[in-house]
Amino acid sequence: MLTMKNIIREGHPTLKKVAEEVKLPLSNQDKKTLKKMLEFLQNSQNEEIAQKYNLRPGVGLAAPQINISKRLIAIYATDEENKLHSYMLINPKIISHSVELTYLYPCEGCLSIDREVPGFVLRPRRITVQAHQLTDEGEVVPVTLRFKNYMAIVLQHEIDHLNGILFTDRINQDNPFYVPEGVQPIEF
Ligand code: UDB
Ligand code: ZN
Repeated sequence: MLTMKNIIREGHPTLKKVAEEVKLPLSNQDKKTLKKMLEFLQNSQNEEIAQKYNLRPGVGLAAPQINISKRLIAIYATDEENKLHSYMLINPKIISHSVELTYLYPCEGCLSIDREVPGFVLRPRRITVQAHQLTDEGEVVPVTLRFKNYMAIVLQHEIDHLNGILFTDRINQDNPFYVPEGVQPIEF
C-alpha cells in the first residue's frame, strides 16, 4: 500500500514537470497505479488505517505526486450535497470552464507541501472535464464530467499537478489575499 513515504514533496523535480499522456489500451501497470492511488485516498479517510500509518486525509492524488510522471489522477471526495465522487481518471482535460471564479476558504493545502501557505487560489467555479475512466469493473470508458464548487477545485488542483503546477504557484505574489469584486469563497 501507498503511505506518506511514497508521496514526493515540494522541491522534487517531478512536481514541476508536465506529465506524459497515457497510452490506451491501459497497461496493467497503469491500472495498478490508479488502483493504488484510489486505495491510498480511501485508507487516508479511514480513521483506523490513517492513524496507524499516519496518513493525511486526502481527497485527490495525481500520479506525479508518487513520482510517476503520467496523466493519471484519483479522486475520493464528498461534495456539499454529501455525494461521494470516486474516480480513477486517465488523461483528464478541462474542455470548458465558467467565467465565474471562486476560491477555497481559508486556504488550499497539498499532500506534497508540508507547510501552510497563506493566500487564496482563484479558480473557475464550474468546469467540464473529458477523460477516460477506469471503472470498478476494470473497464476503461470515455467520460465527460461536470463539476462545480468544491469538486471543481479538487479536480483543477489535481490536473494542475499533471501540468507541473502547485497551488502555491497560483497565489498572487504581491497580494496573496487579493479577491476580485464579486468573487465568493467555498467555505471549508
Ligand atoms: C488534500 N485534504 O487531500 F473536507 F475527509 C487535502 C490535504 C492536503 C489537507 C490532505 C483535504 O482537503 N481533505 C479533506 C477535506 C474534507 C474532508 C475530508 C478530507 N488535497 C489533495 C492534494 O494535495 N492533491 O494533490 C488538497 C486539496 C486542496 C484543494 C483541493 C485538493
Ligand atoms: Zn496537491
